Amino acid sequence: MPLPKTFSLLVLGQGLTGIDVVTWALDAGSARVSSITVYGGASSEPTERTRALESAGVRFVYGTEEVEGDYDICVASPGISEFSDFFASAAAHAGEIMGEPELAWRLSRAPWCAITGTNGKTTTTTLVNHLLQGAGIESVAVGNIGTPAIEEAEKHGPDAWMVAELSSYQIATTHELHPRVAVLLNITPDHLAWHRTHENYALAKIKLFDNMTADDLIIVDVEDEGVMTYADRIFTGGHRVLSLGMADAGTRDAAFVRESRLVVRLDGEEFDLVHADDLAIAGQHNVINALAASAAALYCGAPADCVRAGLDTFSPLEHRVEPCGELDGVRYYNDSKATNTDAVEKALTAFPDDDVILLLGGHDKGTPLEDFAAYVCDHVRAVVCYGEARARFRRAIEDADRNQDVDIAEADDLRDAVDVARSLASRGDVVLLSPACSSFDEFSGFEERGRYFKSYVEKLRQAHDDEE
Ligand code: UMA
Repeated sequence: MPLPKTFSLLVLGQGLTGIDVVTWALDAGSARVSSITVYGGASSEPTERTRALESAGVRFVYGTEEVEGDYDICVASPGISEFSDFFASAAAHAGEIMGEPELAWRLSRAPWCAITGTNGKTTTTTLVNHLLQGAGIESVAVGNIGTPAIEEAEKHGPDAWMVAELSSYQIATTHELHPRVAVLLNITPDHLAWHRTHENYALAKIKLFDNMTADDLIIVDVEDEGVMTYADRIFTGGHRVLSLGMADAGTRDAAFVRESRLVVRLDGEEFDLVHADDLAIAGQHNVINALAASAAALYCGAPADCVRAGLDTFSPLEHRVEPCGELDGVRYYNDSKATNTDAVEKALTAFPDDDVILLLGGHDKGTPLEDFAAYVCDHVRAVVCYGEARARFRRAIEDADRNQDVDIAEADDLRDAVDVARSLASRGDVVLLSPACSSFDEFSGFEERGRYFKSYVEKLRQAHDDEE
């Protein structure tokens, strides 16, 4: 359904998404958007920004989730669950309700490459964008990565690519969004509060393929159990699916590793890309991310040589197994983005031959730890449990460490945890902050936590250098 020529707009939420949608609507002008109303949510209050927008004619309603009035189109921010009373109240007062990527899609002339999955989305999105730009193809990375798609939607023509990282929240509230290429990396339990059930969460991810046809390309990790549980919905007659995985699935469209080299096969034609060891992003999960991104970029028209060159020059993103220096012969890595246990397991695959001292803890999300603790015990030499979650993590690791060969220590906060890790580490070891928790007991988010970790390691390094 095309957008009406002129419409009244209701926006839910006044964060990044809400404000960007309002900015777009103001730019579009009153001939397009006849009125703009924003409901900020139950705990919303006026801010400097909203006051400025009010002076520009936008109506803000603060501190309530009960919507009044009638609107043609409602755009809901992704943080607002489609199962919430707020969403229901808005839906009852709007002709159509959608998420911001849906609005951006309807406005955009450029084709979309959409990337989703529980983990690895941001790296893969950034890499696709890097590969396309390296090939001289106009592209922009948008979505959950931090720039709402609406900001870029009307800036690009049909020769450019919108490379969109889409969260399950964002996909759940789409209707017509039709990517030309879509990637699903993995599905593990997450975001239950928003989706209510794991099934809803998984189905929201798979919804990305709803409007895709055999002329488009769907890239899915066929070795991921969480994805393959829904294989019957993915491998339908109307879809062209590329089998992504470490092993060659033998299909006409596949991306895999052969004799340690990354290979993509598109419609039967093979592209031998690079040696897995030449990737600067470490870990098996990053091999998968690189395969997915390469397949997507080749499909979007990037020549194989440019993809090879782009893979060579791509370096780790901040807070994702990011190397942050060496102290006393010990290498330190910041993986603050790992706020769930699955992400920690993936990070550990980056160090198959190293003795790892793992920093675990922060704000406890209460997820089950039994299997995770067993995995950790098999892959690390020591664990330092810190912050609010420390007692529960310590107990879980102790219970799992049947052979008692893991050093288990506790620390009050992150700084203390680094000090303890340093005292446990020997030359050649790796200290990895991959905490499996959110950071809110100590920091405003994973970014602040990661930067604090890096700056503290740097401070220790300088103090050490000064002593010598
Ligand atoms: N609000 C409510 N009720 C709620 C939730 C939010 O009223 O239950 C209101 C808040 O009061 C606030 C606004 O909504 O006014 C905030 O909106 P939001 O939570 O949707 O956040 P934005 O600032 O718009 O940022 C969103 C994404 N945030 C979420 O999905 C929670 C950002 O992803 C994304 O970068 C941005 O849009 C641009 O697309 C962040 C994220 O945490 C990184 N994503 C999750 C993840 O990666 O795990 C999915």
